[in-house]
Amino acid sequence: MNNHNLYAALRASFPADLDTTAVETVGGAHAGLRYTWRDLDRASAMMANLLDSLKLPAGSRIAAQVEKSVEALVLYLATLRAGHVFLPLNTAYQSGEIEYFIGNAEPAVVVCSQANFGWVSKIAFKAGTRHVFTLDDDRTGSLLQRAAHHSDQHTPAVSGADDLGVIIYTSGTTGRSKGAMLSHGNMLSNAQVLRQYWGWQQGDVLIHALPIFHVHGLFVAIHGALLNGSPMLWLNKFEPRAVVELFPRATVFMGVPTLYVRLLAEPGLTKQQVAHMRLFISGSAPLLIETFDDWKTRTGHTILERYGMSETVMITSNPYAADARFGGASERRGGTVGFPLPGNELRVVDEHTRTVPVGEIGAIQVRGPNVFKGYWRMPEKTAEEFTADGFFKTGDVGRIDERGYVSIVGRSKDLIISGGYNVYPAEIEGCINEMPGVAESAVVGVPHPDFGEVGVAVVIAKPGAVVDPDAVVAALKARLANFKIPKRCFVVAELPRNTMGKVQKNLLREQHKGLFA
Ligand code: MLC
Ligand code: AMP
Repeated sequence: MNNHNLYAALRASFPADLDTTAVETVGGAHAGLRYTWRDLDRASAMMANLLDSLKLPAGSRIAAQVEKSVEALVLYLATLRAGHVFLPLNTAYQSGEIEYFIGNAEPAVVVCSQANFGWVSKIAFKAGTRHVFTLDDDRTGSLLQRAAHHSDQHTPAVSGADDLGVIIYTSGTTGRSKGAMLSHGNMLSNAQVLRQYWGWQQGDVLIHALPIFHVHGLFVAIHGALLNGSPMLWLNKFEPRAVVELFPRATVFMGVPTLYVRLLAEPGLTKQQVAHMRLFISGSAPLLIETFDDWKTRTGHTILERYGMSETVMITSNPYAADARFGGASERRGGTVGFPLPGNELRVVDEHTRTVPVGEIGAIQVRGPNVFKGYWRMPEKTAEEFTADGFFKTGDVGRIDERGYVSIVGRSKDLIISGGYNVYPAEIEGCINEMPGVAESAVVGVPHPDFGEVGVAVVIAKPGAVVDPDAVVAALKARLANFKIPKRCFVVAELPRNTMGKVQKNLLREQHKGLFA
């Protein structure tokens, strides 16, 4: 029987000499550690054996809200290896958010920091979780202590291509988060296509500076490096200066646009400093053409922009080399996200699901082996998001030009992308509307020089009530992840409305667009 277990596929790509470096930690308090390929294999075997010893049903959810560390990566690999489903949770999430995810996913195991053990374990045990372990970014915690008693040999579980490997929660326009279910086959097929399309080669070294709770850092970056047997220079937290210093030792860098903006502010970023680099990749949010141009002028490199989603992994990419499907085009064009990846069908349609003529704007839909299996325990929501012929409705609005380049021009979903993180206004508005004295609120995204876009809240008080904007922000901070907090809050007498009474968010965006200019 063919095993589609993603860990097995990644392991098969490790270099023959397992004693060479797979990950080297750089920057911060935990710099200077070297993990060989053998270390990754043995450590993930020990953790997978620990999971096996718990006698969990196959496909159990293993939730982790832990700081980025190589050990957190090992936990991910061990979960795949043992045939369970990894559920990564951003460390910025607050207790209310965690309670929802744990209640919804019903994980068998929860891993958290030692500092959060009290409240996280309370939530987890209440939801029926049997095992709560701790893991900190200094290699301490009960998870490692328990794993240390297990064998460092482990045969990966047998997984089908459609078996779940990961659930990634994404918020929604209703404010309720949905767990996107990704299979071993979704992730492996995408990683294999990207390896080819981006010309991963022997000698590549990846700088890994992104969080590992989301698709970009966890899949695109890690699967890319492991599937090519390439070492990673690993930063637990993005530090622009440290990254610039690493360029002479690396060949590939991946970042959200904010990372490029911050790197451009480093005086040490010069052509000479990046002479050894092969490829700079950007995604998760629109890369401004200014950033694309500035990077080219400053470094001589053309950033390759690609487009993806939690539900689909990567969908399109600008070409690394000539793409025969598109007349041999090899130019990376700023302001576009390139071509549909091989094996991925992408169409731009009107409201009747008819493909629009070349150059015209419409809704982007995709179909392919990378597209997820649906939302966890939300069959109706899943059905709504797919067309009858199996295309997923991305909620992004775009066009395809005569040469085949796709551009994203907007979103039909009410979504703000801030520093590469998605923020759904409905969720923030829901929290504000529950506050005493608040009648209604609207949250809109406005341009921001560092984060690309940030949220601004506009609130109306109930008749006779007084609402303090600072108190609104303070109350939100206690409930929501920090990146979701609006950067400004205004209390006003009324909101602009259309004849149907609906709030005209475009007018609010226009009114506040210069706030951070
Ligand atoms: C941090 N802050 C943010 C923010 N990140 N505000 C808005 N948007 C963000 N993204 C705020 C905090 O609330 C805090 O505010 C202050 O900035 C400092 O916090 P920090 O944690 O020290 O920030 P910093 O380390 O500078 O983080 C910035 C960042 C980070 C850009 C490095 O946001 C980041 O790593 N972003 C990458 C996200 C990512 O990986 N996305 C991929 C999703 S996958 P205060 O007021 O509390 O001081 C996906 C699919 C695809 O989208 O296609 O890839
Ligand atoms: P997420 O739900 O975090 O996976 O975010 C996915 C969304 O990020 C997509 O639906 C797009 O709106 C956006 N996105 C990802 N890459 C790009 C890009 N290169 N340009 C514009 N938007 C992007």
